[in-house]
Amino acid sequence: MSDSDSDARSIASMDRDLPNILVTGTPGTGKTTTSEAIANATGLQHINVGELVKRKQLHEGYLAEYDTHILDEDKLIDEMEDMMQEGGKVVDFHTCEIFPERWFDLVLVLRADTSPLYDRMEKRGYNQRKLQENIECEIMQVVLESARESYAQEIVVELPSNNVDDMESNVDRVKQWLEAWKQQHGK
Ligand code: DAT
Repeated sequence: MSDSDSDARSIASMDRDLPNILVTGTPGTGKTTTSEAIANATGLQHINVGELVKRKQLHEGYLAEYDTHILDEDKLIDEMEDMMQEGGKVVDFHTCEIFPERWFDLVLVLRADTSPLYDRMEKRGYNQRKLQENIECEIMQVVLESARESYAQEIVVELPSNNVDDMESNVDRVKQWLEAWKQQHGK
């Protein structure tokens, strides 16, 4: 990362009255449930990017083989830019490298063991192929590596999300982090 990248990020973050948090991880690790809980506990606004993409048609069609929409990244970034500049957002998405680095003050990567992850995806009715791919993705730490490559290491935090206790403790950590951020930024 260059000095100018670092300067740009700190300037962007100083402009915001509230920080933005990215909650990422393999599908089924608990992003949506955790983001909702963070929003309820802090008053920050949850943005479910998967839903936004469907609702605003920010895709280039549907790939039946993979049961997924092909994301139009440019349209998505344009759609989100103003709300991210405003601050106070909890963004929930399974891919993290597509967003501008300057948007986020904290990046949480949720992790789950194979057994709970498998059960959650099976309940969701994922086909065998999607299930296997996501389990492999989690074991290979694909999202964690991608987050570490895309954001400053001091803002990327890996969190276990195997059970309700994990989730509660993750939400508590974010609450504490938010209070510290506000103090540090005089908000
Ligand atoms: P994601 O948004 O990462 O795809 P989700 O929040 O929709 O995942 O969660 C999938 C299911 O798993 C949902 O039924 C809630 C459950 N779940 C998620 N995180 C959990 C946790 N830490 N403990 C227990 N259940 C959890």
